[in-house]
Amino acid sequence: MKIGENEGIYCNKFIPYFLLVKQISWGLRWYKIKAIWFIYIYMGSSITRIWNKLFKNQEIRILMVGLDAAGKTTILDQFKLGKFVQTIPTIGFNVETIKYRNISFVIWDIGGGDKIHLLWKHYLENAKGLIFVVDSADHERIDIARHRFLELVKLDKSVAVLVLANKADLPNHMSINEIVNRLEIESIENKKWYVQAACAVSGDGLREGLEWLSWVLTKN
Ligand SMILES: Nc1nc2c(ncn2[C@@H]2O[C@H](COP(=O)(O)OP(=O)(O)OP(=O)(O)O)[C@@H](O)[C@H]2O)c(=O)[nH]1
Ligand SMILES: [Mg+2]
Repeated sequence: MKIGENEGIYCNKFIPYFLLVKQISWGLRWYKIKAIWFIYIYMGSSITRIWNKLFKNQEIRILMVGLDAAGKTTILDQFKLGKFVQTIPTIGFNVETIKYRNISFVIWDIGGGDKIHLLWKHYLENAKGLIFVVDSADHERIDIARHRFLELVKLDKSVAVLVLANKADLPNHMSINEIVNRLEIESIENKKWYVQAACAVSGDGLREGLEWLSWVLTKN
């Protein structure tokens, strides 16, 4: 065997191992860089998402309907001004932007009069949530309310329905269970729903209703 061959064998073995170790260490470094980039980008996007959730102002369109005199406009005034205002029946609609936490609720209050309710469905487009106001002391018209409610919910593509059982200050008001049964709310499919007792004169229950809407509409 020639000396050169031995050296060669030695060298041939040594160089690849050395290079291999070098390559592995470069590879690891490369992966480290990739990992750091990945963490940086992933964390960056998570932080942006959290930041947006906490601080970015979102605009959400809400449709508010219900029979005439259920208290919709009184509720809208409470949301906007924080006080009771005497109303007149709504011919057409009222619209107000209510800021709640980091959400701007654009609330469309549509009159509930006999002919106006036929227009409700035309306001459904782009609405992310529905507020249905029911006069919980109006035993006589609760069946009409159910009929209109279920008819609209069928057409409605929004994610959430908040039922405000208004006029809870009146002595003969129905309980929440009764409202759920009489409006057949449990028959609603593919939507989140919530029934909140409220009094638009004092403002009781309204904040809780908005709280639920903001929770359910922003949690995804
Ligand atoms: N006692 C009592 N009265 C209320 C309450 N909310 C509204 N009202 C009264 O009910 C009446 C009708 O209220 P509105 O807010 O005008 O009803 P609406 O649903 O906007 O009616 P339309 O515009 O005709 O569709 C007014 O006299 C209100 O003061 C409530 O919680 N308790
Ligand atoms: Mg009104």
